[in-house]
Amino acid sequence: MHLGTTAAQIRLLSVIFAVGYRYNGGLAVILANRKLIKRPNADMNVLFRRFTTHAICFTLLTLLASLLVESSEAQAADKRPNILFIYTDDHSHRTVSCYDEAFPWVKTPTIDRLAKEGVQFEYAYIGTWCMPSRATLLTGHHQFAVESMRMEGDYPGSAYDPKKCPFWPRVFRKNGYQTAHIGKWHTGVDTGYGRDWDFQIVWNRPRFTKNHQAYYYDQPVTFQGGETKKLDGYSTDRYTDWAIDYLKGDGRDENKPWYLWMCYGAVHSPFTPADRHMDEYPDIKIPQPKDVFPPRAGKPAWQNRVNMFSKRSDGVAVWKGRTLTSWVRQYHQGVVAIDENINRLLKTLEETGQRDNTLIIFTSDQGHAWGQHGFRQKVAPYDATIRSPMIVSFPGKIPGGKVCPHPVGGVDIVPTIFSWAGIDLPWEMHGHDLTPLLKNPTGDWPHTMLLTATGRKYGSDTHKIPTGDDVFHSNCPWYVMIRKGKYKYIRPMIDDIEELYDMRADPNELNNLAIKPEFESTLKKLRAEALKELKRNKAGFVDNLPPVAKAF
Ligand SMILES: [Ca+2]
Repeated sequence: MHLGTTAAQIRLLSVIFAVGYRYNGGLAVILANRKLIKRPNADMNVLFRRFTTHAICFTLLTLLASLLVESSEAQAADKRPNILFIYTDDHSHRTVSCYDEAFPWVKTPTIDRLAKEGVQFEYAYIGTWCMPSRATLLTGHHQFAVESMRMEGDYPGSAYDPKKCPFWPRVFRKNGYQTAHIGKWHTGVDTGYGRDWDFQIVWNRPRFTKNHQAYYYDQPVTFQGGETKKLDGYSTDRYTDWAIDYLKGDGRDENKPWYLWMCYGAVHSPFTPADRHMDEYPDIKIPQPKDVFPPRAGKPAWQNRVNMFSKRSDGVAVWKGRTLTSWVRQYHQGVVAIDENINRLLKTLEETGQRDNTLIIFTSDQGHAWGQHGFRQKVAPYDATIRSPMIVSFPGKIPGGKVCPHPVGGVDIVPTIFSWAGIDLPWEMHGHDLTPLLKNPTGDWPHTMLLTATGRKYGSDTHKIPTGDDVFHSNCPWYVMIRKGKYKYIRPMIDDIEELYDMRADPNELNNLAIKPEFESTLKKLRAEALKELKRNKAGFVDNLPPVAKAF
């Protein structure tokens, strides 16, 4: 039941009674005037006055009752959970020490603690790159269904029509939540302040195109839809400062539960660590990925063309004159500040007594490869390039220290947030409420995880699949990827072979089973499953896919 329903019913009742009394009294006067009954005598006048007095008293009492009920409903609403959604950028699961794939020297004690106090999702595929990932998390839709979103003007300029592309936080506002957004914005120059957000301190990256690489210092930051000032300090620290002020009550409505989307720009390029972390992780050693340089046997032709590092005479991968190890070290240094600042957020929630009633979701828009399959980027359909860390914590409400082995997607996060807030979905969404997995992380999960990449195109602009160079974005063709059980299936939207990996036996995705005749029936099943999931989600390009190339 939504806020105020009972109060509204009582108010309606009071009006009906008041009108009823007045009408009865009025009727008697009319009947008397028409001489159908005797004119009311003095006693009747007294009676009418009593009726009127009773009517006024009753109306006042019922109105008072309705206010009391509304007040108690508001108190009940306060018990709906706050939701803190911590969202980092280009942040691979490999950098988080509670993940098996993390290097042994990695230390993220706070995020590990969150995992101990929650459910850690082993396989989270939130998006393929910054902008579509955010578009998904604002709509609950895959990129191919985000209508009217488009890139235009200087990079990364973009626009959308909020009528065709409504963002769901507005629905939370209408249902009694206070919505807040702090940090990076990357979906249109319209950041939705006053419409989608009650509170917003934002780096509007699509608007300030000249500063679009100012990820860590000197960002233009806009406060509550008004003044824009230069960021004073290191972005991961400053965003957290503002969030702490908000959690402590600065700009927060204490009578409402809140939803805070905390959008860190770290650890996106240029991968700048805080000054205090420049000496972190000294003398690290990393094994160089086996397939950093081509050729890559059994892989699609497009994948074999990827070659983003130079090969030094001793075989070491180098970029901009620095070794792969040196870049990996810097990338991980940038994560240390994220971990420290999440600790500050958790401490604030505890100190302000809000931790027990706050659902925390931590993830990133996607991951980032360092050498795997030759990449030094995101977008590509491999775990090394796109897989995110993801942890959901709500002590007392969901179990702690559990790992969920089922692959999940960014589209699943939005219906999950709605479910915990107890608000009905305002439109059909593509994902599935993860609550059953939060209650029982290893229970059955029949759903297929789907992720698609359509470059810089959204909504109906994706119906027609481009050809030639236009179907490529960041060195990758448009593609469809699904995860089902232990398998990953990839279909490129070009004339090239498919890929199939057993993620348990081959987590590094080196052995493409799609070229092996003995896996033909598995391949066919997963190809059909991908088409089924695309059709379920009404992907406009599903009937325009180029035929799959024969691999054997
Ligand atoms: Ca990103």
